[in-house]
Amino acid sequence: MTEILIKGGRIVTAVDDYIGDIFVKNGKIETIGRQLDIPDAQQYNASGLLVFPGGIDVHTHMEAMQGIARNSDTYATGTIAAAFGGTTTILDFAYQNKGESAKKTLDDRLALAEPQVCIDFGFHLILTDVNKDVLTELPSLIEADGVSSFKMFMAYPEILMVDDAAIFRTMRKVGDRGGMVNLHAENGSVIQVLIEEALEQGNTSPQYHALTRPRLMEAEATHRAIRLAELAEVPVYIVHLSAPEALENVVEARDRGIPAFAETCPHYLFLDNKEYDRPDFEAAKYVMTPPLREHHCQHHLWRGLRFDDLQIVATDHCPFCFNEQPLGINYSKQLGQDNFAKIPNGAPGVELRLVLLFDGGVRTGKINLNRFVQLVSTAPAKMFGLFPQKGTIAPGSDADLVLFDPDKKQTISAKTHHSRVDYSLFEGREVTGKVEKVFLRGELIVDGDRWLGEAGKGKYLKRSASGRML
Ligand code: DUC
Ligand code: ZN
Ligand code: ZN
Repeated sequence: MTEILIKGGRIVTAVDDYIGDIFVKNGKIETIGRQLDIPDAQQYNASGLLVFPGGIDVHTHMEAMQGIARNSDTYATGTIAAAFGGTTTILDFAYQNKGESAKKTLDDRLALAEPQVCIDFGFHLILTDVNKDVLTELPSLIEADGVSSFKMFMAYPEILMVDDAAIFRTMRKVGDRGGMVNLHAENGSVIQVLIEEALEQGNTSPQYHALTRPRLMEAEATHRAIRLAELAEVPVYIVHLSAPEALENVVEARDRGIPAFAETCPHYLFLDNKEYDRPDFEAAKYVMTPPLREHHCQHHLWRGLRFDDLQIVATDHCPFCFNEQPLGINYSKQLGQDNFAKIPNGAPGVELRLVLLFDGGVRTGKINLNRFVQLVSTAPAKMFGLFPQKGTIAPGSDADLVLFDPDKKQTISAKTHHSRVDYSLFEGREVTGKVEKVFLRGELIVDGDRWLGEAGKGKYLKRSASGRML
């Protein structure tokens, strides 16, 4: 494998910030220093650029199904999009079908993803059917297969939702073996009542998606999830936190020393529920769960990020096209034309996480550069058992590196993004900052607008313990 030397960049990790050279050998960072001279190495000039560890997005849905709906990104298209956005590792989901063994769930997903994936990857296992046999399997999934996080839904009754007993049993099984439970925290039963009431009154438009998923029901489930985890003595991770009332529960638990963690997503930081006022069916583009909240909620989320009440920014990339064509109705929001409850829940974003957070977080002074790196790379690696192989720039770590121009402006558009989806939540937004080059284990996979990576080159990552950080 070629040796490379990245010269004169401003190297930024979660704790460091200095100008230096990085020498990479066999896909790993070998040496970091000043004015390194390695004549045989392929050289890249990084002066004027920031050098970050590759982004780690711990919440994506590629090629998944939601009832009859299908995500529009395949593992190939979705990971190319991720790479263009400076993300070199994703943690995606393996969904258990009811009655299926956990090992089969994992093996099937791996077989689907492995030939296509262009960046490194791992899985959280989604449990929908927690029975004795499945519980017995979990220790070996952690120890032999490197899956140390298990997601369950407290929402979507009859489809994905599991009850408190299932959550508690899973927590007890995985807790002392290095496992963590991730929860979609919303009170699904109450939300179902609100959905039925809205539909009975003839309220079928996308706006009612938001009106039937109140912040209080996110808070209620977050509180319940944390208390169950406290009793089971296991770390717990709340996905896609959007409501200040839910965040209060995380803060309260963390102040008591409970290992409760949470992520939020760029759409909750930069968008609000005014998007649901869009005419016609346009509001369906913003139907994700939890829904976008009132504008003032953003302030609480930024505060949470700043004070480490929220540990990670992940995308919850879950793309569906707006239009029926060319992929077909099952890939499209149009499934819910007559009934908001049938609009596939989810939105694209895997390509935008770094640039949005840099532009709207670092440049505005809401977070500093070190915290930025921590939120998009280092904390995800530590939280999910990938550190120090991933998540930092240090001798011995994988040479997943992003060269980032902090001054270049770009305008976000579905016309130029790489995700296989026909709209962007951020269409027309001008941002400052651009990913210029991306290296995956020392190989240049993105060079400006050129794609140099290859399907199947992404490696499956067996992870160690999750949630062992306070
Ligand atoms: N939850 C997710 O995490 N992603 C898509 C839809 C949902 O409800
Ligand atoms: Zn969810
Ligand atoms: Zn999700």
